[in-house]
Amino acid sequence: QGQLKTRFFGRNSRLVYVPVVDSTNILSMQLARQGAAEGTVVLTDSQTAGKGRLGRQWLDVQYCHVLSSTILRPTFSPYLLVMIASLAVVNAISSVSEVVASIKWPNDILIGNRKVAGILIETSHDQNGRMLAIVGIGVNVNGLSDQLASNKMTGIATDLQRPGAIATTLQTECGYVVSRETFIAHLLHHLETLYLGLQQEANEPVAMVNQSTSRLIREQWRSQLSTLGRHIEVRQGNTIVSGVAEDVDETGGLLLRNHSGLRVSITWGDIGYPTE
Ligand code: BT5
Repeated sequence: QGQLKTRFFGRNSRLVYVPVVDSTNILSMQLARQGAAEGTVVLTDSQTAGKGRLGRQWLDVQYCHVLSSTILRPTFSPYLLVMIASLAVVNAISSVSEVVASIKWPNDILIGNRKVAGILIETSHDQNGRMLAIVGIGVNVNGLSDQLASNKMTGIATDLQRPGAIATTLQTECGYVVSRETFIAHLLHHLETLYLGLQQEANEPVAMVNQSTSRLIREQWRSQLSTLGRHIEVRQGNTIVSGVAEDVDETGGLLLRNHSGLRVSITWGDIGYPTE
């Protein structure tokens, strides 16, 4: 609490800490359905069923990570959520270290070609039909990457070794231990600033809307993407689409130029870089 730089996020009763939980996203969704305030943040030291996308697991070594979920009720388009969450992580890493992180489409935060953080956004609606969003962020802050790969990650060690899925930690990359409290304070500050900007824009009278906030966020997000300009393979279930990642569209979808010269729009999947 002492280090928080936010106005709302994680303040007073908006901070829920549980030493161990199945998944902070699951607990947050329950709390949100019970009416928890916007900006409520659930934090834990370890998850027993941490969730990745598409039914995958998110693994941790106790006390080493920032494992957080923030309850939001956005009135703007949900595609912007993964953008602000990604930017908040990249900015928080810059705030606590000299390390430069980048975004691998759609939801990975990388240092070099190693994954340091992942984002899982889950949306739903409350009884009044308003959008409810849980922004789950897992950051490998401390510990060393080989610890991460050998500890309880053993079960998916092969998964972590597939190209593009190599894990790292902030400590491994910057060479010193980073306070998780300090990291959370920066993360929530960046997330809140970006979120409140978008909420304000969404609530402006129609005549005044010039969408400069969302445009700026899209541009910032695009400029941090390490995926563009590269030859990629997108795995979508059992299908693989390959080509050059040329650009992103308005809503963050990836625009791929395939081998026949056609432009394909990609809205989901996992990216691999076949030439590396
Ligand atoms: C993600 O999924 O990257 C989203 C991860 C979100 C985790 C947070 S923690 C707080 C909140 N509560 C939750 O329950 N979840 C959120 P995806 O893109 O599907 O990546 C999952 C894949 O990343 C796995 O299949 C592994 O290959 C790899 N992986 C698992 N744990 C990792 C770790 N700690 N660091 C790096 N890679 C990991």
